[in-house]
Amino acid sequence: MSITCSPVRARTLRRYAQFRSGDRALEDLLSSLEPAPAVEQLSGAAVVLRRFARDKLSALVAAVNEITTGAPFRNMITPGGFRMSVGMTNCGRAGWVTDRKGYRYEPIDPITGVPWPPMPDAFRHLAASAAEAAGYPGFEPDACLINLYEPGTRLSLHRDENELDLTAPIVSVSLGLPAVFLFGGNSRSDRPRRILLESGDVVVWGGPDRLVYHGVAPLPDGDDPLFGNRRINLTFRKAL
Ligand code: MD3
Ligand code: FE
Repeated sequence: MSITCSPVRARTLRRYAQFRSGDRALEDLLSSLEPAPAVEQLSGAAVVLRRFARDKLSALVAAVNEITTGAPFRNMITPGGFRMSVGMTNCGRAGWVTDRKGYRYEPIDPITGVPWPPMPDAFRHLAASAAEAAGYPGFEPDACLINLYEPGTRLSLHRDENELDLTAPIVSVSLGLPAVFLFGGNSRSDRPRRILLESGDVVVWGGPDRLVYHGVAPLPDGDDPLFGNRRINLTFRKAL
């Protein structure tokens, strides 16, 4: 088992471990330390907040289950006629869809014929607090795309460019099985970096990185205590 720990915290803990035990003041100090979420800057305008959502995982499973009862996961068709291996649904005022006619946001779920389920307050608050922690205060998402990955599911390199307001950031919350995230550049041919995203990790990107190419490598099999052999990703956008 590995423990998430920033280098500074690891150094501090190693230094303290050399003290003799039984030092009351030292023990109080150690037990008061918070397991601060590590912040990893991917580039100037993209940040990974490791385990930012770790305390909210069970509430998030329950919310996803409720949403998918009203708006089930489906494998959408790309404009080129391919069926996506990622299962998708949405909540919020608009939902991202694709079919033979193209990629776009729709206020009505084309499968059920009724509006997408509302965005739960817990989703909205998580997205806004992550954006703020990453340096984007005042983020008000109106759309949340919910992606379902099962072993073998992948998402090929693409850019998120169907949103009207490209000055707003995007916030992504990873749940369940770990996945390798492909973080490319502004050109499709830039070789992507491979970044492991685990349950509770949150990624925020905007500004000059808002339109970088990105994707997800095929999901390996596994067993997550809350999500089983699945990975779910929430992406919060300002679409309208
Ligand atoms: C983009 N989803 O739904 S989000 C998508 O894990 C999508 O389901 C992926 O791409 C998923 O459109 C990835 C995470 C992410 C993280 C960092 C990025 C996307 C990024 C940095 C720059 C651009
Ligand atoms: Fe994307």
